[in-house]
Amino acid sequence: MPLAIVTADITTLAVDAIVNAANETLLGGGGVDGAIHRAAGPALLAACRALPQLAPGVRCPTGEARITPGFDLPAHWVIHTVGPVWHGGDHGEAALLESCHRNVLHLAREHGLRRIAFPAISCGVYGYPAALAAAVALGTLRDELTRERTLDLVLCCYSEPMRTVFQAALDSMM
Ligand code: AR6
Repeated sequence: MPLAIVTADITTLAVDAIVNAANETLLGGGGVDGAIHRAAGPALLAACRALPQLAPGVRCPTGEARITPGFDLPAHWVIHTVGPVWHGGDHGEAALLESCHRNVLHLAREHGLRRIAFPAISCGVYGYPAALAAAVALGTLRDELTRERTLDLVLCCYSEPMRTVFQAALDSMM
């Protein structure tokens, strides 16, 4: 199946698009968001700023996605999405995390992009338990792959322990 789990710094991947685990402002932050903005250069922030605000400070509501060029990154595009903050699991977190992955791939299809690398969305500052997030993320990506067989997806973990969690979730689906 064209779904690989790797341990890497996502900013180094030369794919069609990398996914950013952003916040609703799309104006940068810590974690993978900060790393992507540093590696892409200041033009990325300018491109994000130019996206329309749906409410004061909100350029991308939780669960949705927006696309910008990748600028200085080896990836051609950045697809920004905003994962849910974990509030215990009964606040719609799984549905929102699923919709992040689906909306990213919807944008990818619209732009004719095949090779997409995802970070572990919501698994850092937003506190989503990694094993639960992995089941949602990989279940959704597998489902999308059954509809769109030309996609080539990478789940990019930043640490070996995180890769182990994601690999176990994938193995349990086989
Ligand atoms: N490459 C791949 N994965 C990374 C990298 C990297 N360079 N750096 C961190 N990670 P987080 P969230 C992993 O906190 O939980 C930001 O401030 C990290 O180890 O980046 O969705 C935004 O602006 C973790 O496993 O994203 C938001 O405010 C995963 O990426 C908020 O954090 C996601 O961790 C979003 O929180």
